[in-house]
Amino acid sequence: FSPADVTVLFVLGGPGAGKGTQCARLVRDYHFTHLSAGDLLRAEQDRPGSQYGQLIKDCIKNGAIVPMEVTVALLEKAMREAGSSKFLIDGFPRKMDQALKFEEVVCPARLVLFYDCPEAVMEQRLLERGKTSGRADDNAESIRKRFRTFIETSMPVVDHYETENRVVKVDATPTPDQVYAETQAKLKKVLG
Ligand code: UP5
Ligand code: MG
Repeated sequence: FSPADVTVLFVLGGPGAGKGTQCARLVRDYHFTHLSAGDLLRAEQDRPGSQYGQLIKDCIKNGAIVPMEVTVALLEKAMREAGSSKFLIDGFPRKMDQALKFEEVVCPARLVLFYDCPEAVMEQRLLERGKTSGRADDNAESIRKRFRTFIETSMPVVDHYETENRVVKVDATPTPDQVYAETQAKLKKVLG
């Protein structure tokens, strides 16, 4: 793909805010290619022969951020293979160095879709999902660590884009359909 032809939206929000849920709807209606950084990392972790398996596993369990070289490389590869020109990059960038690196070596994001959700609501969703998800980080201990990383490391990324007026903020507390309606309305206003 050529960076000049690519439209990238970063989809950010705390753990359990509903990024994946909303991306699925946007893919259905607008034919974006959805790339979840977390999903790509989990796939790499399970890939036989991966030199990063253990590192990724440890980071995810502890809610820590995998070194950006690994994640940016996985995203770049997935973007090239998708042969698409419209991407939702879900759950990335979650640290300032990743944001700068991606926009330097891949392409600048058109905007940031930010799902704003109180911690208590996100916690409830993740604990509920944890009953069946099998995700190594859907437990009380890991969730606490993920929230801490989000506040300390990932919110500054959102704040950075806010100063550049590139953030579209959506209240992620109501039902998925209501959140999606607000998403559509706000994107329409900005993107036309
Ligand atoms: N749900 C969703 N919306 C709802 C609504 N409006 N009302 C009620 N329920 C709602 O939703 C979570 C749950 O809530 C689901 O059960 C859903 O049905 C329900 P989901 O759409 O999955 O939320 P999402 O924001 O995608 O939550 P997720 O758990 O995926 O967020 P994280 O950001 O924590 O996870 P991610 O997979 O992105 O990252 C995991 C880890 O990977 C990170 O902690 C980190 O260790 C690592 N990572 C990196 O190191 N670098 C990266 O760049 C990315 C990830
Ligand atoms: Mg997700």
